[in-house]
Amino acid sequence: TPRVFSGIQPTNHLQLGNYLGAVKRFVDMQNSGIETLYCIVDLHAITVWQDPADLTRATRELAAGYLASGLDPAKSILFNQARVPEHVQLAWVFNCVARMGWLNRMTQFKDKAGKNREAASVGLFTYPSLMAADILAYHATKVPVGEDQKQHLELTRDIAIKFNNDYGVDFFPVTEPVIEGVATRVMSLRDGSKKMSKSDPSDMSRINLTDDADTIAKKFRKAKTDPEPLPETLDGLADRPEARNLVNIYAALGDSTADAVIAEFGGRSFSDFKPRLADLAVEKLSPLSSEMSRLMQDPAEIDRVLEGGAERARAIAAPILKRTYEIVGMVT
Ligand code: AQP
Repeated sequence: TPRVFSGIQPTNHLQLGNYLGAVKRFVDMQNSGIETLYCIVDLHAITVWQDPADLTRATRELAAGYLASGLDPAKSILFNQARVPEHVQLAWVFNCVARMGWLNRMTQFKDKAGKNREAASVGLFTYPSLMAADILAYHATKVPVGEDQKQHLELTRDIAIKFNNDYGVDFFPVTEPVIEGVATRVMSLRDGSKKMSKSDPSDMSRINLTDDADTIAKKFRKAKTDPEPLPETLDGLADRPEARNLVNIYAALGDSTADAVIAEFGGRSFSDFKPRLADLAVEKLSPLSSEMSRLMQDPAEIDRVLEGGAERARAIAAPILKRTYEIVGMVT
């Protein structure tokens, strides 16, 4: 039976791209009845500097975001990565399987390290080995993610295949990314060529799940667009990335399609469309943000959920790590 694993970093606040590209898919997969594990990848977060108090807050806030979005600890295993040491232990083995050349090709490392690679943390470079360990510690085969994670998932497959070849075993499964829907790559509201991101220096570039109704309306009103009205057909969006992004966001929020949005709004101006988009976003997101703030009032309860999830996660990961060590030849 397939097992699903995915994770999000507890940095800053959950943004609309994380929600539409990842969390909403997590909920769908949970409700389809397969075994699902959803992690808060705090160890990944510290590959770039995080203020300790902010990291603690963001971890609980992300847990609250998971719960408010419909993840249910009775159905999914919800936990934070640091509580399950098998991730790091397996990542070490994978660091010895992965090749420098493979990691050197990772575009996320190049983007996040920027020009001064010498100053990037070693953790940022080996991030994909830890991610492979997150997934393979559970022999998970399906990983719901946004488009930007495709390359890391290919690396996860390469690591599994090389491990199996090197040791002559058929132990780690080949994982499949699940990249589905209209919102697999939500773009920045300020620049249609950049993905929406928690860490973009401009808060106006993204919708945070913690934004209030006025802020959401203001961000959509100020979102960058071209002066033309919305096209009458989908083809007309081809070289209009900002317009396409807003249409896709509207479709994803309303569980509809870009086609249907164009059928409704084709020929209308952005001054008509943007307030409608803001209304839909507020309608869909404000119940989430109020539930998140309610849950955040009881951090002890959130911690209990994460602790219970970690115990269940360890019960799966520990025997897989033990078997890995045996395959490698460790005396355990
Ligand atoms: N813009 C996006 N559109 C669709 N999906 C997205 N994801 C991120 N941005 C978009 C998906 O959200 C999941 C969690 O991402 P992450 O926190 O592990 O790291 P990230 O991909 O680097 O996301 P951010 O928001 O850009 O965070 P920072 O700024 O901290 O690096 C993944 O499934 C991702 O695909």
